[in-house]
Amino acid sequence: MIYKKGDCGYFSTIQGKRPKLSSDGKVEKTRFFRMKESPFFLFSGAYCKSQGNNATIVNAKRKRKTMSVKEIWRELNTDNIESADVIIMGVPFDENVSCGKGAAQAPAKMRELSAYLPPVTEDGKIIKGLTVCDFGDVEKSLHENVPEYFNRVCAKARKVFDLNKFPVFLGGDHSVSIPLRRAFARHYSDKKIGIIHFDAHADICDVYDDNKFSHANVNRRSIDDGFAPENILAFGIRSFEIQELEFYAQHPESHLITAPQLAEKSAAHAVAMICKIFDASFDAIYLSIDIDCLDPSAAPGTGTPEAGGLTSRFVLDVVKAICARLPIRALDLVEVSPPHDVNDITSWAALKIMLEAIYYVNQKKESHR
Ligand SMILES: [Mn+2]
Repeated sequence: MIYKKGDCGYFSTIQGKRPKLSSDGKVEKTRFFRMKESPFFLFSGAYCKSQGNNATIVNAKRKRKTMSVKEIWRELNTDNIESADVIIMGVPFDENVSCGKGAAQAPAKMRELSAYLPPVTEDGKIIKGLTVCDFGDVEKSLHENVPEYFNRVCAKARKVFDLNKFPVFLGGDHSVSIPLRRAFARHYSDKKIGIIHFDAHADICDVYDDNKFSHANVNRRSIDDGFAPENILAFGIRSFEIQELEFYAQHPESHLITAPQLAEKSAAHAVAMICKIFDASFDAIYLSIDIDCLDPSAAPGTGTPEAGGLTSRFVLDVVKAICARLPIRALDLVEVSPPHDVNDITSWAALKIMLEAIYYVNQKKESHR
């Protein structure tokens, strides 16, 4: 088939093989079919990174997805896993939400937008010498149940941790944090570990909707998986189930900083509160950012929006400071739901938080070299 200029077409490939179609639709080695006028192409069976007219399949198992012909992660992107500073892994799963689905679409949306994200911090610092390698997604197969899938996510995450890079996990609903943090706890089993959990919700229910692995059980399952309650901080919280209040009453050692407590506080004050909990005795901290920590006005694209949230300015300032000061060893960004979003505000917010976080984590690494 010959594609005309501006056409949007589908074409399938054999898994793992490079597409071999030239811009006029003829088969040609190492050239890649590009739409001349549309910034997107639809591709059946493969998720691709493109560079010029060449393309590399990132994840051949992906079903029909849209993406930009621009490079994902732009100047930060590398295929060289050895030299990469950051590993990105998508966990496109949203079966464990209580109401609004859609978070499974977030990794694809964030990759798509990343092609427009310059490698410059919000303070105008050019991000040099920092590279990102995209591992693609761990997708749930139709034949797997949730525990089986989570075991696979955990196994894959352990491989990522073994690379000793900074992992960024893109959810998915917050339940994907359960296997990711389990992998973290196992990787750092001989170290003092903690969790900083940005969220509107405490996520510390034991059972929710007859489910022990829902997105409301994340912190409770992390305790089962080896994190001590006194080493978990829930930050920005403004919504509780009654059982969660009971948990906090029984576990006064567990840390909770609510959104109302932060309302009149500066970011510097919040950072001081966090650093008092996570002192120099900690070896490795898992940073988990549920985008609904932000006020719905700043992050409308999420399944369970909660009024009275944090501003994006405040969250960025706190994240930057803790990434610069604390031993943050992994980051997840969850609950971005593109179908609920307005003008991709929420995906953009998550990308901005991610970019600042990886910059400040890497700066710290550089200064230790
Ligand atoms: Mn959450």
